[in-house]
Amino acid sequence: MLTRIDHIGIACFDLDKTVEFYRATYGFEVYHSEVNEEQGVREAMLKINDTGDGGASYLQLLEPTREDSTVAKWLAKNGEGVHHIAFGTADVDGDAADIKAKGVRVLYEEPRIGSMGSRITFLHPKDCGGVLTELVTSADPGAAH
Ligand code: MC0
Repeated sequence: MLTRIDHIGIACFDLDKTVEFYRATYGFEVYHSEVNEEQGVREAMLKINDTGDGGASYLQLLEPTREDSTVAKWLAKNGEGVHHIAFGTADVDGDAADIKAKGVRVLYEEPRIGSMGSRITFLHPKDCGGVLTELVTSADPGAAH
């Protein structure tokens, strides 16, 4: 069951500049940052809420680390902006299987490693009304992402 919006992924050309925009404009601070070589991104997670029940939501700012990455390709075509949305679930495998059975293309056979050690998969944007959609299970299901 998808239980919350885990994050909104925003593609940018310059991560440091974009982090500064969100800090100066809204007061959001970087909660976590990392490089995900497999996905070809350098990212910063800005925690927006913490519901106190283990749930949280983030903005995920993404800068490509290589020209052939999906984010670099997307930026070249669209410029900066919202790249994907991600729903949180305690069971990414089960939810991906259920959604696949409804005819939506799930992009990975097995979930891969996402931000903060989470397990992630993606649904094809062409099957989701033009929205690249991610499913996320936190590394620690009892805690925030
Ligand atoms: C591509 N398309 C999108 C899109 N990316 N539509 C909406 N939102 C996006 N983000 C559309 C294109 O405009 C194109 O439509 C069609 O999909 C095919 O795209 P393409 O540019 O030809 O590229 P493909 O087919 O090689 O790849 C598209 C695909 C890819 C969605 C399969 O981007 C992918 O595998 N994405 C999942 C992984 C990812 O995005 N990783 C980065 C975030 P037209 O109409 O022109 O045919 S990593 C992340 O977020 C991790 C770290 C985390 O959360 O923890």
